[in-house]
Amino acid sequence: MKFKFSKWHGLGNDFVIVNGLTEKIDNYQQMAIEVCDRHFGVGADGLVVLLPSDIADFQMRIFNSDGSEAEMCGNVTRCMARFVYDSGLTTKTKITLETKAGIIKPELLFIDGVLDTIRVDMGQPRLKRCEIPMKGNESEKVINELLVVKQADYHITCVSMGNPHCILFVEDLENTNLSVIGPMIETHDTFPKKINVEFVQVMSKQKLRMRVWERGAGITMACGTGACATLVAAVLNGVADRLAIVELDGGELLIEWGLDNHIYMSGPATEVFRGEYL
Ligand code: ZDP
Repeated sequence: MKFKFSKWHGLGNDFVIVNGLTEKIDNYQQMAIEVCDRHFGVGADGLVVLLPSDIADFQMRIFNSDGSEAEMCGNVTRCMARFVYDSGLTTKTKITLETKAGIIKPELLFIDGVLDTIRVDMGQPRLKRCEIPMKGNESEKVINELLVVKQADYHITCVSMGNPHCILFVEDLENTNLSVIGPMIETHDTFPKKINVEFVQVMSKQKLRMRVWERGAGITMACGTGACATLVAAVLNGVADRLAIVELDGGELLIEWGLDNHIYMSGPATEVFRGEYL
C-alpha cells in the first residue's frame, strides 16, 4: 500500500505527516510502528494523519512511534497549520483542528509577508486528578505531591493538556537519568493511561529548561504539550511567571498562561522532505 508523505519537525520533534484526504492507510497503529522506525522506516517520533472534520476545518490523528494513539499534541499542531497552508488545502492563516482532546486553534503569524512564528491556542489546562487521569481522590489537584517509586521519592505535579503530563523539578538536569526514571513513572500504575514525564530545571521566573520522556516515544528533542504543562506546573509551584521561555533539547518555545485560562504556545515548524512510502 503506497502513500505519499511529508517529513516535518517542530524543534527536532519529528513526524511523518500523511494527507488522509487523498492517501489511504489501512492500519494506522501498525503503520506508525513501521514508518517511525529509524532503520527500517522513514524514522520519526510519530505518524500524523490529516482527515476531514464535521466540527472544525480539519481533523488530525496522532500516533506515537510505538503505535499508541495520543489525544493531543503541540509540535504537530504547528506543523499541520503550515502543511495545510503551504499545500493549498486552505488559504486561512488561522484554522481550527479537531483532535481527540478537543479543538485547537493554530495561527500563522507573518511579518512583512514572511512567516515569523506559529501561535497556538492550546485550550485550558485540566488539573483534577480524574482529568489527568491519575488514581486517587477524583477532584484533587496534584501539586508537589510525593510519589515513591522503587524506594525513591519524587515530588510530582500533574497537568493534562488533553494528554497527560507529570512534571518533576530537578536541581541538576544534565545529570538526571531520563532513561531510568522516565519509563518508571510513565508506566506507574497510578496512571491508568500512562503519562508523559517532564524534567525541569528552573533558570529564572521567565526561563525553564526542560527535557522530556514521552509516553509511547521515549526521549524526544521537544514536546509542545509538555512545554505547556511545564509552564502551568511552574506557575502552580510559584517558580515562574505566566509568560516564560521553555528551553528544550531542540530549541525554545514561548508559553503563556492567559488571563482567559487558555495556554498559548508559539514556535516554529519545518518541512524537511517529501516522499512516497512503498
Ligand atoms: O501524549 C503522548 O502520548 C505524546 N507522546 C504525544 C506526542 C506529543 C507531542 N510530542 C507534542 O509536541 O505535544 C507531539
